[in-house]
Amino acid sequence: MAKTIIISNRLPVQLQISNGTITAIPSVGGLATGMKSVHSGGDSLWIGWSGLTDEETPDELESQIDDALAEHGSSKVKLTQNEVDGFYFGFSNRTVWPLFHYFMEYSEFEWESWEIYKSVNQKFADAILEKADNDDVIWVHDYQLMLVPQMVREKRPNVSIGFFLHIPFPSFEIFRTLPWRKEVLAGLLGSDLIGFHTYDYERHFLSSVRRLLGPEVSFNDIYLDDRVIKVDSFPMGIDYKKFSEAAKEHAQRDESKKSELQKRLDTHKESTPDAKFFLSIDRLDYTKGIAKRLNAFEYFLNKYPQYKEKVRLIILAVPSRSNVPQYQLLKKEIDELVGRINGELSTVSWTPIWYFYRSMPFDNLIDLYTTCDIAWLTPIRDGMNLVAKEYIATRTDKTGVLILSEMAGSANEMNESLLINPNNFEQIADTLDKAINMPKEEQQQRNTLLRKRLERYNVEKWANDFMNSLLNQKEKDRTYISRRLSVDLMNTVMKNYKSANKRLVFLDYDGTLAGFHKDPQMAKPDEELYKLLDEIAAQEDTDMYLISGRDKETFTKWFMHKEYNMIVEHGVWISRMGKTLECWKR
Ligand code: ADQ
Repeated sequence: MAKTIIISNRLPVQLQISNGTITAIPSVGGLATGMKSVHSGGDSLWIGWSGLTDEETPDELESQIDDALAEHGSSKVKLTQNEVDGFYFGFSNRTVWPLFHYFMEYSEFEWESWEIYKSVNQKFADAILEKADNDDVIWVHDYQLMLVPQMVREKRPNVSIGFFLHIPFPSFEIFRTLPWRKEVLAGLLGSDLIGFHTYDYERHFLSSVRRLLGPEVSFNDIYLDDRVIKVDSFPMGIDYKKFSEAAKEHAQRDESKKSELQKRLDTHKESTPDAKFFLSIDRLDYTKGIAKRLNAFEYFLNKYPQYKEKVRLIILAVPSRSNVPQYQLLKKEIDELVGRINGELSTVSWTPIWYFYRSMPFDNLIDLYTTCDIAWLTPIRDGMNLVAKEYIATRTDKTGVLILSEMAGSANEMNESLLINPNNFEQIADTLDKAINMPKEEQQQRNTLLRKRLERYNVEKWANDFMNSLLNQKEKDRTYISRRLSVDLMNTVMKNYKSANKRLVFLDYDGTLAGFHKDPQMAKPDEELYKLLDEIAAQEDTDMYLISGRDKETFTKWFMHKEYNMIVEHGVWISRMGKTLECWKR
């Protein structure tokens, strides 16, 4: 039975080693949830890195780890610390991540990390090849594994491969600066289906493929050798029900069940009932525009001083990639900015910014989403941004205002939010003012539409749409697409032809044996063609037929004397060895 194999850098489980025992805890992230409908039952396998390097894994625990992962339908790719450094912290996060988010000045082009990226991609491909059968369906995730599709395709030409990029695909002018741009495109083109969050990313990708590799591209189909690759957009959704139900449950909690954080938030709300809470939640990443947001907040308070002591910005930043120098610098910059702004503006009863640098449990995220009046997300560039969607899903009474950067992929689907350019402080300050004063009815009108859309296009629908499209693509490729004669295919045809005991050869005339001509009578056979046909017809155990829609008179004049077999007038007249077949004489 055909399997589904999912591949991502990290597995959807976290391993914990304590006192020599291994526990695998399923992750609760968006991807893991979205893939539930795809990754369930015994016919699917998830391949990825476990999060523990070889150096961190005692040999005697290897088989225990394998067993623990197998219980979650997962299988590990082993990586050394050096590989994680070069492949993940190196090429993925110091080259691809900044470049694809238009931070060209942060992109490092280092030969060594590229080499490690290639070899680790090969490790992932080998792990797939070890488990994959020809009729399996393989779904590769994200920018860490862009070479995997072609590496698998080379060894398993008939397998179905889909690839989804979770980050933006940049414009050609940016992408072309990558020294290994052709290799990356060739890697991706091993897929049957390549998915992006938005139409813009899809368009950028097609343009790079056209300009750098030059294959035929028609709408969103790429014709490469003997394959057709489909490129399409699949905007990722969230587990709407999970967020919406959690928010409902929180709303019904009595005092004793509330979290400490919720109690603190309630106390502040009660002491200043008119005060508005702004919320931003992101991984601490330069693409998320956290420093810009802090500066814009200061700008806003100077432009609208009446809101001093009336608003509070809660910033939750999740530690991320702290081994990469850019992230260390960013952390320092943000710490300093928060310190400076709070230092300058705080009063005895008011701290303008509450800054949390940590990961929070789901329960606390819901507390923040449901308590804060305004979510303010200002990525400078973001593939999608799920936080925007999560905020709206938790607003079960439909109040709340979402201010969202137009540079986030989600802005395409969230037009009812207040869209801003994260670089335009004037616009941001005015939008914050508008959000503070937005009547409840308007908030509800906007959020009703947003919520309906998020409920319908949830993460499960996203995963199913992608899988269905991948399966259809394979079917289409098998059924309708004429194969281009690649060298490999030609060699196979020649080999089989030579070794066949008996051969039946049909040769089309116009456009095959002779070129198309304005006057069809001019497309006469010449001596070279007669010679070729004589040679084929004379081969032992070979039946050769000329086929054509042309009239029988022309073909009789041209070929009857040669006694070739012919099927003419679209099959209405057939002749064999110079004689009209009896059954066709009537
Ligand atoms: P990310 O850059 O990680 O993902 P995002 O889409 O916003 O960005 O997802 C973050 C997730 O982490 C959310 O589900 C959120 O709830 C959770 N989270 C954030 N802060 C947290 C905290 N302090 N504690 C716990 N959880 C927290 C990449 C791309 C995005 C794209 C996604 C999915 O960069 O553009 O939307 O993949 O494709």
